[in-house]
Amino acid sequence: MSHFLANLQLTCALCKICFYSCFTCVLCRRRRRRPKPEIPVICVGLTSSGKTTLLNLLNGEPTTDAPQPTLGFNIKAVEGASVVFSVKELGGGVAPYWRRYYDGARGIVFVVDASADDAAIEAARDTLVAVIVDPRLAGAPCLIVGSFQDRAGARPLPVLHARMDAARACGGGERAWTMRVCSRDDPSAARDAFADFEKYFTQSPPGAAGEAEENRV
Ligand SMILES: Nc1nc2c(ncn2[C@@H]2O[C@H](COP(=O)(O)OP(=O)(O)OP(=O)(O)O)[C@@H](O)[C@H]2O)c(=O)[nH]1
Ligand SMILES: [Mg+2]
Repeated sequence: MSHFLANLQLTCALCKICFYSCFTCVLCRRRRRRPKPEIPVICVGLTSSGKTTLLNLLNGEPTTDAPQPTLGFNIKAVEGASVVFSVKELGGGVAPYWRRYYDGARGIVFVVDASADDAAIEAARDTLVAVIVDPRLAGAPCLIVGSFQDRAGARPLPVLHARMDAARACGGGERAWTMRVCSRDDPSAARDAFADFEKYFTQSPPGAAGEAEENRV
């Protein structure tokens, strides 16, 4: 009888050890989940094109109050499905100094006010061209966001695409790029734009040149 009890106790002890090991193993695996890789990108565009507002929108912050113009730069993290973009917004007011901040950038987010007049859209296009020709940004995928879609007269995607001459502005097939439109009251459009952009950093080969297939107009 005492032999039987001793065996029973031993069996119980072994079961407890097994259960505890499995439990801690599951916990450890959860804790060991790898952090998402960080992708540094710059966010540029003319003054008041909506850069800060876009980043606030992506972070669930209020977008109805007018933000202060960005004097210098402003860094925000934008979490994607499998990467975290570390977005450095460079204020339009310091455009002559933007190039000081290009080092290490792996992507470009260019914001353009889609409701602006033709001359301003052309100025935005020229600004984009001047940015992407910098050798430090060679091959960096580009996301163009046409903001202010809530304004009457804002150009929809195909019109903005044509007016910006986006394919040529982005290097005529030498660079992976995509264009999206959104407004400050449309967080899902902003998230979709970044999800589209993220593909260039997660698919292989990374940054296949050209515009995202689904955005061709
Ligand atoms: N109606 C409307 N207003 C917007 C939108 N996006 C931005 N704004 C407004 O436009 C103004 C300028 O927006 P910002 O986000 O500060 O522009 P920015 O590009 O960061 O400007 P800088 O930092 O000076 O280069 C603010 O008053 C915003 O509230 C939009 O989609 N719709
Ligand atoms: Mg700003």
